[in-house]
Amino acid sequence: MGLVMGAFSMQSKQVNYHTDKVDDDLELSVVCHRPEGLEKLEAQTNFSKKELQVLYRGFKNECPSGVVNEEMFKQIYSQFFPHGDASTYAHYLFNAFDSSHNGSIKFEDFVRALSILLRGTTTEKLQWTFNLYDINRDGYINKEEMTDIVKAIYDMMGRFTYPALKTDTTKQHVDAFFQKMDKNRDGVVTLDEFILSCQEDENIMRSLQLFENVI
Ligand SMILES: [Ca+2]
Ligand SMILES: [Ca+2]
Repeated sequence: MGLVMGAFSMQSKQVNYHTDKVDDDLELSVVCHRPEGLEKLEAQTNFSKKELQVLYRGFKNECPSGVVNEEMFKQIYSQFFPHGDASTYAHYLFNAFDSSHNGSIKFEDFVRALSILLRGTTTEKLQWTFNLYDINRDGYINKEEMTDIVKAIYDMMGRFTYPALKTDTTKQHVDAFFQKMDKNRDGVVTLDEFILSCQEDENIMRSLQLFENVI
């Protein structure tokens, strides 16, 4: 199942770009939005102060104002998928990153998500992914949400990666997902069902571990 992987592809790329600037000092003077104290973020995440400084520099380079709105996020994210239309998937990802649900991603939001995706426990990573798929945030993944996510991933990959998609491929993918995940057959997938099903799946477990050593 490639769905979980989709959630992680961007973060790894975001992190890579300024790993060569470890020795740079953190400059807070020119940004509009000042991040919370690094000590606080260090306590709240699995990053060291040094790593947070590197991440902050990369974040500030990409968005000097200190916050990312959805349009900017889509533009940045779409660069990684030149052959497809990543805008819908980027919309869902943006909402998952925007943990305070105020329409913008601050450095703190970015770093907390990254900390979970790169260094969190398996349960934390799966919970984050569940929240990404639970589009209306009612605590369940229903078939409509899963269909929207699968379509968005197909759109993002583009026809070069998924040639000659049949119209029923999305439905098959969603049906297979529910066949595996909806343990009690009530038509929705709960967080417990999601975590249990993912932990039974070696491929998903491997994909969750892939990025742990990126930074
Ligand atoms: Ca839902
Ligand atoms: Ca269920």
